[in-house]
Amino acid sequence: MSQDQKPTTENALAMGRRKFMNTAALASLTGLVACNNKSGASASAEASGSASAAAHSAADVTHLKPGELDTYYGLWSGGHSGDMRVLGLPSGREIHRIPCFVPDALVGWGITNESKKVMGTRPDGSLKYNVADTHHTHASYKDGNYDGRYAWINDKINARVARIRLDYFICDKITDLPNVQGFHGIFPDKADPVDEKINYTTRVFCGGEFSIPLPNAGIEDGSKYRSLFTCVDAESMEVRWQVLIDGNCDLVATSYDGKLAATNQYNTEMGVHYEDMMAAERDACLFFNVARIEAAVKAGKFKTIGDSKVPVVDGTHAANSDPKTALTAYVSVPKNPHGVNASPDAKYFICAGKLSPTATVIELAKVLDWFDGKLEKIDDAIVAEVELGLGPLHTAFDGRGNAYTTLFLDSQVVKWNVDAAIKFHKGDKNAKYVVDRIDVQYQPGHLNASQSETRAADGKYLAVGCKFSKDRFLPVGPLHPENEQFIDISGEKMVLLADHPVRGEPHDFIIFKRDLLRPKQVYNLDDFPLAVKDPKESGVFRNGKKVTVKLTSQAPAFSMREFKLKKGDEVTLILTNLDKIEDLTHGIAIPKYNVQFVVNPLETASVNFVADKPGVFWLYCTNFCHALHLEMRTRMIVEG
Ligand code: RUQ
Ligand code: CUA
Ligand code: CA
Repeated sequence: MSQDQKPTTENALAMGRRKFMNTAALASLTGLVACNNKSGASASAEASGSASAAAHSAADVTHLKPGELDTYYGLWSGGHSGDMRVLGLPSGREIHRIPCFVPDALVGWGITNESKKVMGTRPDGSLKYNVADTHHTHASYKDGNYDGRYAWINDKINARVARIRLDYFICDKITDLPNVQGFHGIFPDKADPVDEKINYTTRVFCGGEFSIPLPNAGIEDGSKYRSLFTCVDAESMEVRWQVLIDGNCDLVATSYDGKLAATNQYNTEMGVHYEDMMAAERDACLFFNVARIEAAVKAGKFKTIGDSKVPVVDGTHAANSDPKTALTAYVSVPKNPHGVNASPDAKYFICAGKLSPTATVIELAKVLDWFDGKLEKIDDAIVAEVELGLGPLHTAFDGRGNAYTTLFLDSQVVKWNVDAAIKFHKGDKNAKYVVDRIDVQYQPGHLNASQSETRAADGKYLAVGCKFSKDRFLPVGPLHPENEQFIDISGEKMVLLADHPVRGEPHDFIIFKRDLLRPKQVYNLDDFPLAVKDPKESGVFRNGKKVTVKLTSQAPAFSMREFKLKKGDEVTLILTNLDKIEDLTHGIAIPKYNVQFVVNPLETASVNFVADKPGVFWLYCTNFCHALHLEMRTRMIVEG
């Protein structure tokens, strides 16, 4: 579509009126979103005439022939459904959902004892939480590229981080962050700042967005609230340390050498109402010196907060004015910035302005110089601050020196050249840094390019998470899907390829080459302590009221045709699927007992229930497995 679209070059844009937005401008922000409906729709209608040529070739790329496989994986945050979604790209087909924080009826997540143990339970055995709000997802690195071990995803509501094993595509651990509310950004490190041999992820950094009293007591005076930046161990998933900061955290980025992590801050004012949070013209990008923080923890220079035993070091302004000993550095960025992203050449972090029409480029070598006492003012690490358009949020990269930033209010993606922006900032007013713009439908939040935040950024595809879909899909009542748009970025101009509806609310995602993963299709029997390894081990094992039922499945039968219980028995039912063929999953449901879960090849799962209802109950296989799937049943006879 962009071929005939007049490229609005930076220099042609009358940016004067687009100076920093003030409170009045923000007040009309919701209005802007609503009114944009019309103008956005008509703009796309105009463009659609010229889109046919591009759309034709587009269909070739995104429409895979039957049986053809996608060339990229996409890991998509599932939003309020608390899961991670797996997409194949460029087709945009959703292949899988990995339940993490919220129960999932398909697989029995939140039903089986094994999943409940990961999710966390209350003393009465019920789930600790069954709501979540996932935003950000990132995967583990080695040598600056994804290594296929893990991905992580956050729950903003309850301040939890989940780890996904990328061999089995399952969530295996969930960690609560102590003394954090509104856990937003997340990013794994890419190397160790001290040990050069560790060129892979060992830490996951988590940004606490909302400030609260520490420890949390009912204090109204917001000036007493603070936020924490948290480091979680990638292997043990234990919380290693936290940093007490001024202002708040939002998104998180990490450097390729492992030395720096950073978070953008929109509330340096530490306001409790939105107008307070946008009082200042500039906020910050806050850098963390990882090696120094860990040295301080080792030296015992920390405190703890409330019941938590996690070491908390002091990263506030007051404690970090001397660069030679500072743990943190606050780089000034305009205004309520959103998003901080690391360029694939490992040189820069880029913060988008959100309430300022700018992006700020920070050179990491200069930040390190400041920590070494070689740069006088930390703000001299800023090498560009250029205007892009209204409401810049997130930035992706193509590995050819270009950045792609979403403009929420303009409903656009702007492609800009980082080196040209730096030249422009230095005073070369002929440096044309804006390369292209494309309208998107509508109001984009996150975007990401294939392999974007790795050293192997390949500049082929860009996905854009549009927060509003309005007229792009068949109407389905008041709740619209979001529109994930897929854009070809291999050429000079961006070309819109496809719209994909997604259930709210994905926020963030990553896209990477399929050969970086080696998924397994069959479990290892020995990985399950409760495994019933032979059908002959099946049976009902009674110890007073406590009863263990051991069962195996092999298509088209369970290992016991019937079994008897007494009313009031406290039952643990263990099911091992002894079928070891790829794709041969069984399920088991118990009518009236609120039980259903699946067991994949050589998987074992268990449930607890009290046999409080006498009668005959047909336990049946819920997952189509065989021509005799309907006949695959067993009788549970509960004697009154
Ligand atoms: S940040 S609103 Cu992903 Cu744009 Cu959460
Ligand atoms: Cu086993 Cu269906
Ligand atoms: Ca602010």
